[in-house]
Amino acid sequence: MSWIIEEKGYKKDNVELNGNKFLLGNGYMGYRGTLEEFEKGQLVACNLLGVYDKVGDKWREPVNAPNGFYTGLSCDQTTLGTLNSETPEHSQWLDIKSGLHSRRSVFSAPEGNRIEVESQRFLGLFNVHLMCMKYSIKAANKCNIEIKTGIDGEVWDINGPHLTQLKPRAKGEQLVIDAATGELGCKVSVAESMAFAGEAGVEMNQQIVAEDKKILRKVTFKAQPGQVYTFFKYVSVYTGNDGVEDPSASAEADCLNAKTTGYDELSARNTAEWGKRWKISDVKISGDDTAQLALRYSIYHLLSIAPAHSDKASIPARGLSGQVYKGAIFWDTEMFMLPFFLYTNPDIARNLMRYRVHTLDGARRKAVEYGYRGAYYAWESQDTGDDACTHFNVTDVFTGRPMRTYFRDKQIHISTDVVYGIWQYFSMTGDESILLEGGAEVILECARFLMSYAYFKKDKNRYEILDVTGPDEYHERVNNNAFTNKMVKNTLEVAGKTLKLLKEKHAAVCSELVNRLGYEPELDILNEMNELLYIPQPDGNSLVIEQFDGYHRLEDISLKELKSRIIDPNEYLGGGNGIAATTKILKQADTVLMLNLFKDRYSYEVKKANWEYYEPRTEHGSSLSPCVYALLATDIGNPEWAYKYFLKTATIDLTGESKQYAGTIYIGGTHPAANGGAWMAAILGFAGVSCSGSTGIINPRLPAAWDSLEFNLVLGGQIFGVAIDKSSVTLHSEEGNTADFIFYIAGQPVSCKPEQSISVNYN
Ligand code: IFM
Repeated sequence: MSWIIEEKGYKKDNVELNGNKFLLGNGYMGYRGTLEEFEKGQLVACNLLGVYDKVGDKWREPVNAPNGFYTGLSCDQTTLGTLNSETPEHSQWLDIKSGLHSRRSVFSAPEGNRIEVESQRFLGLFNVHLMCMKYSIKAANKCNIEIKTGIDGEVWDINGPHLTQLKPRAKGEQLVIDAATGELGCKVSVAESMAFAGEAGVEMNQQIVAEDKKILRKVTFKAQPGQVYTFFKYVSVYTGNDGVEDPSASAEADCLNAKTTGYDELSARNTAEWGKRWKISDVKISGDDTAQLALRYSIYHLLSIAPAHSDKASIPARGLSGQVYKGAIFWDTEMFMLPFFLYTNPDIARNLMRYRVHTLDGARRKAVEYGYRGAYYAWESQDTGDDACTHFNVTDVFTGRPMRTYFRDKQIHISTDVVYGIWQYFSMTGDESILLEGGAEVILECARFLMSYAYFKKDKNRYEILDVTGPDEYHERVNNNAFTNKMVKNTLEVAGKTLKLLKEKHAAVCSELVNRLGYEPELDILNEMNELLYIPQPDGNSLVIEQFDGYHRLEDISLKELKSRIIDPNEYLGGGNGIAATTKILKQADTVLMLNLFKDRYSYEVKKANWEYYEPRTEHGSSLSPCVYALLATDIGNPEWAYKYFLKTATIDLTGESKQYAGTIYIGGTHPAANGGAWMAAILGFAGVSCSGSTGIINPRLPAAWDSLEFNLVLGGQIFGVAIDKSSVTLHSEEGNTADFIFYIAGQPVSCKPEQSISVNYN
């Protein structure tokens, strides 16, 4: 089965989409799938995780490093490349097994000559600072070739320029660009070394040239017909966030080392690292090649952007594909990506949750800003945890005016999502250190925020959560959003469990924390609010849970009717003036998400009634939505309904079929939440996996198209292989496992002994 994503033929209109589709990443940086001759106009970007900058009053966003792969080519004084030349043959492909990007192009050159170019590149997984490239040229006829390759400091920015004091320089054979961000003066250094493959007897002239913000080496030579000329580029990126004394010196040393090691050896090491990741994370589907490739591709993206090297940054909503959404971390990480890491790489899951601990003070500042106590996490969180989301986050396509949106002020569920994530991590791994090293404090502070946000409605003797925006952002400032209220209750319960656990097992830590936070007076409110919080219930007849107070009084139109009212394809449908706001049409799964998260607390009938009610009313205006419908559909025993949504989720970055604009704001890029959603739909949905700490549950309901599904789970620190076919589940306790583990397969308890396999029929 193929691991290759390929596009044949050069299509100018796909340049932007291909930048996302062929993205390379290593958690430290993402390099867009652009071609070597491209510049900022073609949206080349080497996007850095966790390095942010703000220019004037523009949006703060992540920084793109100078492009160390830039390579221009000419033949007999004519510039060649997809942008300038006839390109009779072209293909670009990504080997997702090894994280290798390749291209092959044939350009028409003067005097009927044909020049063939091949390149391959990768970003280091074993050394996240390193980027390596191999580039070959072959001419059909004798000609003069000129290569200009080096570092391009003219980077693509949406709200830049972010790099100031750009200093291109040559040091020996190395090229370097040092720069610093304008706001914080964070250093960004890129160093490049190059080596030819050593063609015997070829006379090459080299000269260093500075052009605009590029520092390049110009290499000229006479090419002989049919001879292949190959060079290698070793690029290293360091920033002031990396904890090194001198980022520039580190980058120089790093790429010199790489040059000494050589491309083939480095590439082999990298492939081996990818192999280690895939060994645990791969999912094999037999019987359905489309689903197989799409799911693997989704997993590839998650593996490429996972910050394995740091717990100070988390995964932005558009991964490392650029500056869209301000490179900010949303609830997407906890609710849509975290499960993949929890079940396959708990260390990375821990890093993601530690990021929320590091940004607690930012959340406290936001709570104070809005007049509350505790921790109100940023809707769009960057390095400090302060909110990057603005009060005017969308622009009206008709008037060009900024629209007042309430994502920042009213999506209070973000604090509940953070708590949900931390507790998920703790429950699955039993790793108390997450709580002891700040996680408990986050939980208590989030609960405190919610206590200060809630209203006590005296005449109904209940707490209510008023004036919020739920996941369905088309309906802003609503009361008692079922999802939010339920998540608030969960937060209060988790706060109670955390305090109990600390009291029982870490009494001194508990009293220190309660004293330091002045939490004693909150404890009674915590209990009372937990008991008296209003949670919207299923209607006695229809069983439908009203998404928020008054939802049923909205105009009940079909999606088709809503779409017929759209005047501009990019108009924003929600908020004050949006055409969806006065209707029952939802942007994304809201109540259905709640039912999925708390599926054990609702009956089959309630889940089915709500899926059927909300599904035709959901526009899926967010890429987070389809996977939730897939998940609940599998839970209510309808894998065929689920399959359609699974495919929509899993193929989003392959087809590029997603919204590219919200109003006039560009929102293109990769979709890691959907990638995580695809994995969830397959493993938590079709395989029916869940875990309650010491036991694993598997309730398979494969779609008809799938003959079998194979994957691994990391549970309680041990690895288990799972193979599901139409009638049986085979579990294998992997080598190195030392303890029995209990699984429930379609309700039957099975003890899986270390290093043994066991098969169970499930229907
Ligand atoms: O977090 C999401 C939100 O739910 C819908 N709009 C896009 C955000 C980032 O993916």
